[in-house]
Amino acid sequence: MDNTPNGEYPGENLNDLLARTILLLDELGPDAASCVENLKALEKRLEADHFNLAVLGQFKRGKSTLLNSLLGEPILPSSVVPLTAIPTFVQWGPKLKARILFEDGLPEEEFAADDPGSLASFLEGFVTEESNPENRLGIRQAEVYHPSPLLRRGLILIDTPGIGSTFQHNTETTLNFLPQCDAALFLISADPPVTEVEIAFLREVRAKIDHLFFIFNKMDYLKADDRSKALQFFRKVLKDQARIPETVPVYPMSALHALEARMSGDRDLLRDSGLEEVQDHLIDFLMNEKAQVLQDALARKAGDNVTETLMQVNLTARSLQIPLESLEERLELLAGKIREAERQRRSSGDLLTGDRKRTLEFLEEQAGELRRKAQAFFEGIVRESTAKESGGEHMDRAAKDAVTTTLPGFFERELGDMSLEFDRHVTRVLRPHQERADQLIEAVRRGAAELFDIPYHAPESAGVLESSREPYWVTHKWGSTMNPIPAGLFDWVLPRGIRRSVILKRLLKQVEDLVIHNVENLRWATLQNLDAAFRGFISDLDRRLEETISATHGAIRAVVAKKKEHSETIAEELNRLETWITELQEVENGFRNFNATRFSSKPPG
Ligand SMILES: Nc1nc2c(ncn2[C@@H]2O[C@H](COP(=O)(O)OP(=O)(O)O)[C@@H](O)[C@H]2O)c(=O)[nH]1
Ligand SMILES: [Mg+2]
Repeated sequence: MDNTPNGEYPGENLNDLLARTILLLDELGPDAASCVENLKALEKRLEADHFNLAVLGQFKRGKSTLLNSLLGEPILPSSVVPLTAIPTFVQWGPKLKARILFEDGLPEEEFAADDPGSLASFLEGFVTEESNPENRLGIRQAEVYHPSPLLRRGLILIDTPGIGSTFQHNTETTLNFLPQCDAALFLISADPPVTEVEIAFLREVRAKIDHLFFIFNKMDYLKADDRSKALQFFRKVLKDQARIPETVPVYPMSALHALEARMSGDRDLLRDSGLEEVQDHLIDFLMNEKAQVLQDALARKAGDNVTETLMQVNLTARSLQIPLESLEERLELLAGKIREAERQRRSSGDLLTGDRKRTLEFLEEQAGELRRKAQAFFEGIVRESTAKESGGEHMDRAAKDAVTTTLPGFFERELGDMSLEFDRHVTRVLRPHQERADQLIEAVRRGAAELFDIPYHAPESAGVLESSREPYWVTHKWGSTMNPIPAGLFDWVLPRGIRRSVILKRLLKQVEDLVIHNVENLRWATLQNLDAAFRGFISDLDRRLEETISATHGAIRAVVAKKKEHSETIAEELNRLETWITELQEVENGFRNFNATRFSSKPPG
């Protein structure tokens, strides 16, 4: 190995460094087994990294055409047929392939295509409004696998249902879907001019996504002189009406020309289309930035793991040098520190139980509030929609229609707000526990280092890495069907006014049932997430504490046993350990000095 003196391998990427460390630790045997496991998990996390980029905009702005231009061929259906009702996830695959996933666990459909044309027609059969009106086929999402080098590094492009459509519900769902995306491209064009619906949507999107960029599409419609005027005007609209700061990039483009250029290989047309700017400055930069942040975090985690193993090896080596009697004394002192840590672990468990209980109470409060809010809202809807009806079937139908169309959107939005609120709440509640847990583990390690007089530095990072989440689409089926009981014979003998109020009362009772049912669904889903968060936290803490105890107390106890049995091999063993220590220090330095920006093709900023 041609390592430089400070242990840095110029050009060694995180993948290689991880693989090398795992090989090294594997040789170390069972003592390093948990460290190897942790490093393998980090390796997987690095591999699975992807970047979700949602493409948003009103229908016919050119979303699908833009995606096709990025892929270099017409894969996604684009036509005058309005509205893709199903989100399509475009990701890397060695061969062209499409998959259709259904709701309700129906088996998926797969199609391996020989050419883009046949894939496009396959997709057309599922994702367009014409072939799948109101999503009668019950499709959850479509996936396209494409060998484009652009997707090679984990970029996932998401073609979303257009907004401002006949399905208001789609707009609401898009808003809930956004926080799980890393960035979004918002398409707009001069033809027709920006609409009120788009601006309203944009205002909401702004609040949900950090990295938002604009594409001013269909530039080919405008004469060269008019382009900068149109852009300036659009910027002003963005600023005045959606408070989008001027630093947010707007890329002028012609998706249609870009696609044509990529298919014909016309370089001039490609340059004029604006595609390259979007690709370079936006996708490359965003992806690199995200990948770098992740790699740096993973390198820190890996470094902490190696530090822990190094400490264990150091402790073992030191213990071998110390006379048995003194060793047993120190071991007893360390056991005292561990007992103290375990006592603290129990009392923090109690505190956590208390916090969990209070969080559940908070959830109940929120659910109660939502129930009242929903009740009032839908009561209003029923009263309003039936105001002009005097009774009978018309009245039932009017109320039923009004509730059915507004209910999914209402709860979709509430679900989004509630999960966001709870994520924040749980993070806030768990943070002090996290800090206490770190201190507790820290105390055991530091105690061992001091007692055995070995070098020690505290890990740099604490806390768990956020796992990589896939955006999910429509996971909830909201109960929104009312089944009004037909007016009974008794109703007809009642005077008109009374009849009306009897029906209204019945409708309101049904609405109440619907509200209770849906709020309960939402409460239940939140409760599950909450429990998973708390349980995950506790098991993580216990695992870390156990690992620390075995790396310290366990390692020294093993030496004591060894000394009692066969003291003749000790010098040999010590020699072997010294070699390990040197090698481990070297990879530890590799992780500590790792800096992802060195490997990126473009500097950030
Ligand atoms: N002139 C012109 N037409 C475009 C451009 N991009 C898309 N279109 C056309 O606009 C229509 C809608 O495009 P499509 O990609 O299906 O829009 P989507 O509904 O947002 O996915 C299609 O007829 C496209 O050919 C463009 O840059 N210039
Ligand atoms: Mg489309």
